[in-house]
Amino acid sequence: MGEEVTRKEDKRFITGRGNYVDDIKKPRMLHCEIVRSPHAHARIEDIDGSRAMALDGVVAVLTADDLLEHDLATMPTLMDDTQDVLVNDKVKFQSQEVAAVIATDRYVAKDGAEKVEVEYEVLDPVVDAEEALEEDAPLIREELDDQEDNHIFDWETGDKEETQEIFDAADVTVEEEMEYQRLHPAPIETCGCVADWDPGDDKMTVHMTSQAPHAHRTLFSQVSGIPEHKVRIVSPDVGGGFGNKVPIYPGYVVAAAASYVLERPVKWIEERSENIQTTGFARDYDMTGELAATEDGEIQGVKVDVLANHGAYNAAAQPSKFPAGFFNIFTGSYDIEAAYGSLTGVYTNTAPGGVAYRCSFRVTEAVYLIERMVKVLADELDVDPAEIRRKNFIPSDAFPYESATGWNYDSGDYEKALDKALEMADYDHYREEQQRRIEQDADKLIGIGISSFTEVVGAGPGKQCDIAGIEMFDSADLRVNPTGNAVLRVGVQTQGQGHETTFAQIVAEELGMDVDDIVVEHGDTDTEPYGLGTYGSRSTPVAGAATAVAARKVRDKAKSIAANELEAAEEDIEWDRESGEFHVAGAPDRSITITEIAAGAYMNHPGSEEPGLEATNYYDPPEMTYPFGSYIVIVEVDRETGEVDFEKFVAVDDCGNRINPMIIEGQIHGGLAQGIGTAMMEHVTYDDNGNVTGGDFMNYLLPTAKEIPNFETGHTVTPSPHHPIGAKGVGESPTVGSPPAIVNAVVDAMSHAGVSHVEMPMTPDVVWESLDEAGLAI
Ligand code: PCD
Repeated sequence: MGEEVTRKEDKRFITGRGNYVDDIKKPRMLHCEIVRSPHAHARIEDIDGSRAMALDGVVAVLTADDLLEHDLATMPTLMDDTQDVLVNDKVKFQSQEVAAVIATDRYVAKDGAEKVEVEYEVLDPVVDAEEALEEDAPLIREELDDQEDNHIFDWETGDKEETQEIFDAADVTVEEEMEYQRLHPAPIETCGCVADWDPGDDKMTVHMTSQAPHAHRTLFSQVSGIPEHKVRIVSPDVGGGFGNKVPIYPGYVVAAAASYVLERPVKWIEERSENIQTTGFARDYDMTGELAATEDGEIQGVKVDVLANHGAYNAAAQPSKFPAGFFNIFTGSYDIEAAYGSLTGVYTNTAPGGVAYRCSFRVTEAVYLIERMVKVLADELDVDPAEIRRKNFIPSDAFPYESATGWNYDSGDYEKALDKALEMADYDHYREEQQRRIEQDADKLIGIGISSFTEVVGAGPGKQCDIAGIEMFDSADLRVNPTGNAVLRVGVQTQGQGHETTFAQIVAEELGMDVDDIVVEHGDTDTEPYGLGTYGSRSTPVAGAATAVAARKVRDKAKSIAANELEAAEEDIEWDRESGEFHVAGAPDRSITITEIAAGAYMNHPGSEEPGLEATNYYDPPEMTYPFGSYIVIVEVDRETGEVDFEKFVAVDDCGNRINPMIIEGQIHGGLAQGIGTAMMEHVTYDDNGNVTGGDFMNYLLPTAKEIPNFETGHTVTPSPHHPIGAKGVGESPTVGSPPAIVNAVVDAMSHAGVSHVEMPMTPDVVWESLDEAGLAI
């Protein structure tokens, strides 16, 4: 624990020996290419595949009719909606899957897809959530019996009346409307699979880009009717997930169906624009936030109202038992008496989604809202945004803390993290510099933004969190071999996070082994214990806990073997964490290592015990973990061009006990870069006809090394009291915490002139418009 162990997996990655889905080649393998609709809303009149079939190498053209024969024309989404695998009647978003061409070669498949002729009756689309709710909006889901409009659901949380009373009596209230624009996770590797039906064993093997192989096996079995033990999902090396690889997509199902029908392996690999235009998007929340406070800045109540664009199908990645991760954290790091939130979901003619892009279930949106609102309040009251935070933090001695919406924060010390960040950022100096620039009417303004966020990660507990009904526990299975090394199998699936290193570190710590003597396996449902996968920064909080518990079970058994080997009573055997050895109480020289014990377990086991040395644990966490941090961003805003430059970027994180500080540092850097992309550049845009105008890397801008400043990172350590090794998750903190800090900074540069909000992405033209409206532009 705490060692900067070099990533064990990197040897294979940096020597070109990674094994990704597209590296898999099987004998007789065919390739699948999907024909997609150019229209966002259209009825299919006719599909003619004959010109495609005439191409040399095209083996099949599949449409919904072919899938209907096998009962595979639709699939359930994670929110229990029903999505067309291939469009049966009506297209509901641009680039939706209409037909599939299967060919002996990928290029032939692509040529074939271009030759499939589809006749459409084009319908009026609606892409805007608010317009979709208007009475004369086109009805998108007319196939659903009770659906008379585009409204999907209303959710609420908190005490509406109590909150309203507090607002009515408050000295000050503030309100701000803000949009969290539609984003798309952009893993380097797009989605894809190789499906291989074996008619000899009646078994379907799918190598696929999956963040949750076991859950996907269960869903595959349910959709296809193939019994679960005859479905094998293998997630090989995954080139980034970011929530994009949590749902099941039509492409996987089409490839599997094609393999079943043709009895040959079928590969499907997405292109970049297909990935951005059709797979799970993130955010797309229109939010209104309100705070009620006393004159001296004590926050008493918070209200939020959200309009959520869920696209053409309700396919958000979210536990079904509680409505939205948004609700469990919109009170933020603050001790607020009353809170009320409401959220309305809407269908539109846009791609389905609402995935947890580096965010456990809409936490990013909630954190953005509360951290922005605190800045709005600070400006209204003309108090320092650091001071108003300090005044309202949940005090460190109030944990475990139950929030106004009923969630239990495990531990925190918010003031400590903020103080550290203020010092690192040289806060007072920049406040003076900011003032100086204003007084001198300088061309470049200084803005200082703070975000003191609380995250909530590590779903379960199973009683609250599930994926398609399956409780979100996780698992570890540890087997120590006779020669003293070990294999750890886990139910989570790394996508680059470094689990092969950090999970080995947990075992090494708990058993006194060498990290190199532990191999971590994941991603194969035939061999790994059932787990719910990696997203929501849950691997460390849940599977990491399972690993520690499994290792401790092995340690317990090791004691009886040690007793046998050392000819002592089992009660007298002690384990020493420092040396990693077992010894007889009071006689430290009578000691034995885990390697010697392993030999004993197989070659000289005590009659009272089973031979072997292994243990399994399925861990259902008692609560989630609540990592937190304080980020301070200092920007320079150019009054002439609206350009924003980062002067300083300070990130102080607390994820409890730290397994591998180097890996954590990498996680923070990556997440901050994504936060900058969010705040400054990224946006999946649509025109009124439903065309995706931000659906490729020419138009969906990702930050590159040029846009990323130098990050100054720091940390505090507040262990989780309920986690076996005191660790919390960390993977998502930087993406969740940084966008409000960045927006707060840009707003702060202009707040002396009355600017209270700037919408993301804050491209130069957007910022310049605010400058202009405030009379600051030159
Ligand atoms: N750690 C340590 N310590 C502590 C914590 C943690 O060391 N305390 C580490 C671990 O172990 C790992 C990492 O760090 O290795 C992380 O972790 P976590 O937090 O637990 O998390 P996970 O579960 O593992 O993961 C997940 C995340 C997410 S969620 C996301 S998005 C992203 C992140 O992760 N993704 C990614 N990061 C990353 N990275 C990479 N490279 N890639 C990727 O893809 Mo979602 O929900 O899915 O949206």
